[in-house]
Amino acid sequence: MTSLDASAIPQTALTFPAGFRWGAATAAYQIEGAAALHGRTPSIWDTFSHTPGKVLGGDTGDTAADHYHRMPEDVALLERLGVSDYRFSVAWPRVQPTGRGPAVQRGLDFYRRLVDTLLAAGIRPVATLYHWDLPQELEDLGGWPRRETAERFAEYAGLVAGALGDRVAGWTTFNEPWCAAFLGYASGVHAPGRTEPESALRAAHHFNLAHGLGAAALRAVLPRSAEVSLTLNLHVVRPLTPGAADLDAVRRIDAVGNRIFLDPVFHGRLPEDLVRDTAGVTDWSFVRDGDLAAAAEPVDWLGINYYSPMVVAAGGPGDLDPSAGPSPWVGAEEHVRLVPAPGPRTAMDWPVDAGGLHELLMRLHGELPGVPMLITENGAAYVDHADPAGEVHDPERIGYLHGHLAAVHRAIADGADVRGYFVWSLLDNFEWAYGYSKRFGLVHVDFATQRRTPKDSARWYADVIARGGLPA
Ligand code: IFM
Repeated sequence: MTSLDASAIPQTALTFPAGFRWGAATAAYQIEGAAALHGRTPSIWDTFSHTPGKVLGGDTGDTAADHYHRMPEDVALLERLGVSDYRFSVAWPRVQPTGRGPAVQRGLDFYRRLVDTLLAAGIRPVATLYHWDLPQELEDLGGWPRRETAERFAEYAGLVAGALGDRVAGWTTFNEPWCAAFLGYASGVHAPGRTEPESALRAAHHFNLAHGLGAAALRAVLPRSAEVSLTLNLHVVRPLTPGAADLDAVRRIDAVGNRIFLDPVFHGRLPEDLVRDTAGVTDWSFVRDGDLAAAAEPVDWLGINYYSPMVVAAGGPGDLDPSAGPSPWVGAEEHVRLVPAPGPRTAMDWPVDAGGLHELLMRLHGELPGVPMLITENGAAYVDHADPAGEVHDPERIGYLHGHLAAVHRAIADGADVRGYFVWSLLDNFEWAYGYSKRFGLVHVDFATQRRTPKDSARWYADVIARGGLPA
């Protein structure tokens, strides 16, 4: 066991509640490949990754981990892990290439085969409808800043549910709409690469609206027993000092990083301070009567993706992250400075801090009583190599996962209703703007040969699942 985050690693075995869901997660564009096969058309990520200078090394998702062709082998890997659940995403441009009209049956067939293979292996499928791959044709019409995209999403959601609803019990509308809105339309480091602060706020609103419309469309088609959810990457924001100015910096990031989604979806309102903070960018007149009520369609659980916390202080114009180009923190960028957090870091340069996950779960437990939570992503990139014997030893990843699972266990003991945990990720994959340079997988992928090699962390996770908790 690594010394990383050792304080978070308990000395006694920790058993999770019976029925706790143990899973692994992936996303379509990051693993499928087959980008132009069987009617799939380009998504915004195909366009972006093929634009020189946007993705490290010029990498694209054209082939990725070739999961489209190797799906049975990948389900066999899940079976060896012993997971109860598998979270994957459906590629919108594979099943409804233009973002409107009838579905492409060959696209749907791939997901039918995937789901049937999972069910035959005793694994519960959890389908995410949108993990960032908007059909390019919808972006050409205006993308997420355009209201109609939310309506198109609801149609697509109903269509996929109609095709798979008889065999998929767990549904998530969106993965991390914060990234899609603010990295896609404000900082531009993700597709579609636009740097328009007002468009990012419009996009965030339309994600909330699309979530509500999509959730209603799912419920109209799915059996009553089906679960409908949303996954957010909520930010754990800590002040550099307890002073009022630094606390105000925390408030600003919390508004545009968290409450911009939590308030509409769970309370049917916009955060008043966010509206004030962003008054120089927009008057929010794109929010129409009834939109916020529509966004507040109840969910069966909230998915939480957590990797690391952030530390902020009061700062001057341009202080937030001057090295990173246009800021994603619309309305906060002139008042907030990002401070490097202390302690060990992953290969993404993200701080390792399992306490942040406990803090987040306890906050949500307090603020959203009665809403069950699932950790839909948690994991770490490290520099992994196969040794001469072909083995991949990744003690740091094991340390990271152990510490974070212990934090989840502590939150459950403290009363939080956490129903499951999905490791990000099953496979090494296309890590967005970092291309294939960052490896998050439990299973190593040699992208030249597509050979899969379970890392030590895969064996460790299989043992955790088999014993229903963490060893001492
Ligand atoms: O790879 C991503 C995933 O697509 C969304 N959540 C964060 C992961 C690691 O960056």
